[in-house]
Formats: sequence, C-alpha cells, structure tokens
Amino acid sequence: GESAYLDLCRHVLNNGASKGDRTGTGTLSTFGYQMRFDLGQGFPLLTTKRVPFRLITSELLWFLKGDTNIQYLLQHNNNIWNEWAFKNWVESEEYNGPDMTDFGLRSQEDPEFKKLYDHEMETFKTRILEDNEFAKMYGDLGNVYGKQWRAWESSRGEVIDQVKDVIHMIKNNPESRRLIVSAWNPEDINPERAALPPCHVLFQFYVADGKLSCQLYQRSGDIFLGVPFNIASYALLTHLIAHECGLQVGEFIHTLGDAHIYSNHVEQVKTQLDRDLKDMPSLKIQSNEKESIFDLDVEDIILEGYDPHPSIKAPIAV
Ligand code: THF
Repeated sequence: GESAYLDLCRHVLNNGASKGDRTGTGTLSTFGYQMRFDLGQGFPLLTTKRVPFRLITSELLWFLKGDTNIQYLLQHNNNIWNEWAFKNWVESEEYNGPDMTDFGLRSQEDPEFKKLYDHEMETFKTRILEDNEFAKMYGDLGNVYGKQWRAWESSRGEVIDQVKDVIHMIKNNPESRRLIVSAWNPEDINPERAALPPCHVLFQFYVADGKLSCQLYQRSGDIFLGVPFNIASYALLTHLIAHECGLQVGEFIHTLGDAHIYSNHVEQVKTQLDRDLKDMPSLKIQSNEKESIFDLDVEDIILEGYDPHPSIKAPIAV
C-alpha cells in the first residue's frame, strides 16, 4: 500500500543522483523502481497528504473519452494540464501579450512576473471556456493520451481504439498475454504533434483467479506531485475495467524509469515522511443504467472513508 510509495521517496532521497532536467529545476533521480498495490486491501489514494481525487477522476474520464482538449478539464474545474496548452498559446503567432518565455521558472522566482503570468493565464482560461474556436486552436494538446488510447492513427490510415479492444479481449480471451495499451507512438514524439511525450508509456492487464491486475511502465515520474496522481489514476482505471468485465480487482504494479524528486519538492517530501499512515479509503462505482465505462461521469465514481493529513503545496515544473 502507501508504504511502498513512502519507501520510494526514502529510496530517492537516500540514493538519488543530482540530475539536471528539461525544465531547468534540478532533481534527485534514480532509474528503475517497482511498487505493488493490492487493490483488494483498499483504494491507494495517499493518506499522508490530501490528494485531490476529483481531479484524478475528471482527468481519467477525459482520457477515456478520447478527448485531448483542456476545455473539458476546465469545465470540471481541473487545472492540471493548463501550462502545456498555455505554452502553445504564448509561443504562437497570434499571441501579442507580455513575453511569457520560461513562465514556469520565472513565475516562481519573480513576484512581479508572477502577477503578469497569473493574469495572462486567467485570460487564457476564460477564452478556452467561452470561445470554442479559440479552444479548438489552443486548448488541444495534440496526440496525447486520449488520442493514443482511443484513436491511434496508423500510417496505413486505420484508427485503432486500443481501450475498447483491450476490454473486448479481457472479456473474451482473459488468458491473453497481449492485453496491452501503448501511448508511445514513435511517429508522434515530436513537439509539433504532442505537447508532451507520454510519461505513462504502456500498460498491461492480467487476469487470474477472477481478478484483474494492471502494470504500468512510466518512463518518467515526478514523485511528489505526479506519482500520487498516477497511482490513483491507474488504480481507478483497473477498478473501472474490472467492473465492466465482471471481475474483482487484483494488483496495480507501478514500474518507473527515471523516478525523480524535484529539488524544490525535497522539504515537502520530508514533511510527508514524518506523518503516520491512516486507513485507506474505498471506491464505489455507480454505473446504474450505463452501458460502458465510456459513458461514466464524475458523479458515478465515489470515494468513501478518505480522511487524509492536510495537503502539502509545491510548484509544478513545466
Ligand atoms: N509534469 C510534471 N512536471 N509533473 C507531473 O506530474 C506531470 N504530470 C502531468 C503532465 N505533466 C507533468 C500533469 N499532472 C499536479 C498533479 C498532476 C499533474 C499536474 C499537476 C498538481 O499540481 N497537483 C497538486 C494539486 C493541484 C490542484 O489542486 O489544482 C497536488 O498538490 O497534488 C504527470 O501526470
């Protein structure tokens, strides 16, 4: 359970190498790590800090709908992908506001700049919500998860719905060793085509003893901000697919490539490690009349018994 995550944090604090990165923030980093979560024991949402579950739900339903436009997320008051769309906007020909080069780092270091940035971001969000033409141009993150999961385009012009296909295979051929969804499309690993190459490269399902397990290979993991979301997101996905296929939940196995703690998250991680574990929450899916998981709404997913320690704030690296 959660102790697997806390062990990862301790492992990287104790053994991580200092490593620079794309964002210029600096990290402590290790390569290759695996955690296991028995989903039968409870839902793996961290209790040593509050993790905003409603953001995880709306993000996963967004992926499952095949949507790649942040407009849906903003309609659900979810801001976790804003920076990546904003970057495309401020780097475009049409943008003529104040210079936003390196807005991620500068807004942390320069309070005057942060005011400008916050204002531009608010204007951007309002336009995405209110102007559908603008949203089509600048709200779309390109060939990110939703696209690769539900509408992978092959160079022969076929469109492959990997999630629908994997659900069909789990129902009809559960012993298969090919229950795989890949988000990594080498043709699309190109800034012109995707805002950010997928961090969750590939996941595989496994059925035995009437239980569905899932393993994720994540090439890069932001341990303090991203990984708690990622664990809960794939645990939720496993629950949803098990529900749809009439199976119980087994394990979620999380395999990480470059597992890193950003240098400006180290104090927060230490604060979290000083806290005691609380009871794990549990998950209920209310699917009523709905035909498939693609029809679910955020209200259909209910978390019970979540009583975590308070949240711990940290800046996201862009
Ligand atoms: N980039 C980086 N640097 N880290 C990531 O985890 C990450 N993601 C997604 C895409 N790029 C990434 C976005 N996922 C938060 C959590 C997950 C995100 C982005 C941001 C975050 O800031 N969480 C806060 C709460 C935020 C809020 O309440 O709005 C938290 O305290 O958990 C990897 O999937």
